[in-house]
Amino acid sequence: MVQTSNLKLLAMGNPLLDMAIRDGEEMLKKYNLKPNDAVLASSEQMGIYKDIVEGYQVTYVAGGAAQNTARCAQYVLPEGSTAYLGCVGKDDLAQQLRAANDREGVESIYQIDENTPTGSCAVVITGHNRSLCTNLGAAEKFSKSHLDTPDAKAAIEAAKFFYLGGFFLTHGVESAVALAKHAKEHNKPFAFNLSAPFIPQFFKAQVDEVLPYAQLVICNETEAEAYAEAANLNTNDLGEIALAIANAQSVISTPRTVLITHGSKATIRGVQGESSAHVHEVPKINPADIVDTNGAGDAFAGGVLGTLLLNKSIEQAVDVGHRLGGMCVGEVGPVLKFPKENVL
Ligand code: 26A
Repeated sequence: MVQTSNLKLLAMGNPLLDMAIRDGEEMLKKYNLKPNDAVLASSEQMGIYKDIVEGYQVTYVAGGAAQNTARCAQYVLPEGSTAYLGCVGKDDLAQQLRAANDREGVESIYQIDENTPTGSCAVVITGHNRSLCTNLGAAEKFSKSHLDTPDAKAAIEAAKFFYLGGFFLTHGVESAVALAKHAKEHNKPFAFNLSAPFIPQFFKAQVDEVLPYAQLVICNETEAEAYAEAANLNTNDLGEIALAIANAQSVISTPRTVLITHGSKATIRGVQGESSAHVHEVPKINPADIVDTNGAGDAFAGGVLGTLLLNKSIEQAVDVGHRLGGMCVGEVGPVLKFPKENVL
């Protein structure tokens, strides 16, 4: 049975094992990938996993955007504060993911699909860019019935805050809406991340199903622009987009906040009902200290959520998000390794 006495955050997403390579220009070309993007692997791109294992030195790290965020939120929270829902296979990859969560203190509440391998993500690094090419595998076998299992149910009831990886909307909108409805009924905040440009671009209907329940939406500038285009906002001004998302339809009583990160440029915050956006400067990072940017956005989200759950202000939460994002780019993959002192 899961421990829920200290549980604060419950995240849901696609558990993936990241397979990272450096200097992957040739792979970008061969598989027609953009240097800084996240996509689902098409059938023509499925060869990339074998190619990188055979031709490169691969670093294996726990990934899955929302799972990374849960680990980073746990980093700033007291023990036992976070849990994660997702579907894995019955294999070695799943063991690695569970072990990473155990190490960081995230409770894994996995559905297990015995017939499908755990999902994996090829992370192709070129310079400071990362291209993510995902084979969802078992992750897309998540079924809504998993939410009714005793562990998931206990965690849903105990959690104070819910976070959905927008990537999950490619297959799991029914479960996402169920979680969002529970949040609304119990007056608990529900947050989600747009995750990648292709989510608002090709899954706008699914985004529109969960957005009315969201008290917090997090995305980066490319995702915000993709949303603006899909919603015919006729602007690429991040402040205007943040306010438009904040003021989109809502079924909850608390005003919605939208955070748009922009790499090393300032983060933009739009709040429902306000007439202009807030600007949060980002601490400078020496480009020479950047190892890879994989997971930086997830670390930002984790820092924000963790800090909000400590009852701090949104300004403090964004500051901690920036610090965790900055730490993450100094490590290989979506990892935080620095001592925890001075983070808050
Ligand atoms: C559905 N897709 C494409 C995905 C992902 C994903 N997580 C969930 N669903 N594609 C890449 N990722 C994860 O994003 C993290 C970096 O933000 C990778 O596993 C990587 O750890």
